[in-house]
Amino acid sequence: MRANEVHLGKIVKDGKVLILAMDQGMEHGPTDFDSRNINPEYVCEIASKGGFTGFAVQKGIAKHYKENYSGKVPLVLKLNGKTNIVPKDEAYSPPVATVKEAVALGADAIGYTIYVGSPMEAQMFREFGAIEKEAHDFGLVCVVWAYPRGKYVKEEKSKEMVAYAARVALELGADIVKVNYPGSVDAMKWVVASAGKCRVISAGGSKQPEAEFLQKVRDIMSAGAVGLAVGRNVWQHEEPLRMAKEIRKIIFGE
Ligand code: FBP
Repeated sequence: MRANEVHLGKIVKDGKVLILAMDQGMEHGPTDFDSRNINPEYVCEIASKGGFTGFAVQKGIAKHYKENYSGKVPLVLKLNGKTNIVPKDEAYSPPVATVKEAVALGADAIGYTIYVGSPMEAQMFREFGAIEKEAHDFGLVCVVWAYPRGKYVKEEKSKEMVAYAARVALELGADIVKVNYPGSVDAMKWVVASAGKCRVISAGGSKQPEAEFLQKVRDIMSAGAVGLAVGRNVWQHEEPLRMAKEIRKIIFGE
């Protein structure tokens, strides 16, 4: 067990992390959903029964559907967000909820997206700086979605850019950094090394064939990452709870 394991509490189990993300309604729009998963109750049930160590949602979902997940899976409240209607050039995700709201909703962690390299980077750093301090004062875990993005970023998923974003998350005080998979085990090892004591988890990405996705999860874990924050590859799956189980076998060795 690492020194700050206790502090990380329920979000980490046996040193590993498996978060179900459902903030795509805002980030991508209802286009990500079908007639089943458009209903947040359906995804809340997957979050509650799938053995996840966290459920990452915006405050509207957290409030309206509290009875559907509360007490069954730890809450990771996203405190900023944006749509993908706005152009990526000026990538910026404004705060949309506060740490106090996260505490009132019973969150164990806050989630915050930072677009490293964006022209809006300075503002995002400032806003996260205040949020990180307050969240830690309340004993909440800080999970940073660290994405290189904006007009100065040529390759969002290159080894060097993903590693840079992970390092920024460490230096800004994140406990856990969520990155996009940079495409190979070697590249991911460099990302993990760059993040130091900040634990690295990978985003799932758009839906892939099951075997291909599970191989990616194996690669992510073999590079030294501690888990995933996954959305579409679980709740878009025909059998989401079985898919969650397959992922758990790899991450927790169940
Ligand atoms: P997925 O596993 O579905 O890719 O979700 C991970 C996630 O980080 C979500 O939390 C977020 O809504 C989305 O991806 C952001 O993706 P993008 O790279 O399009 O901004």
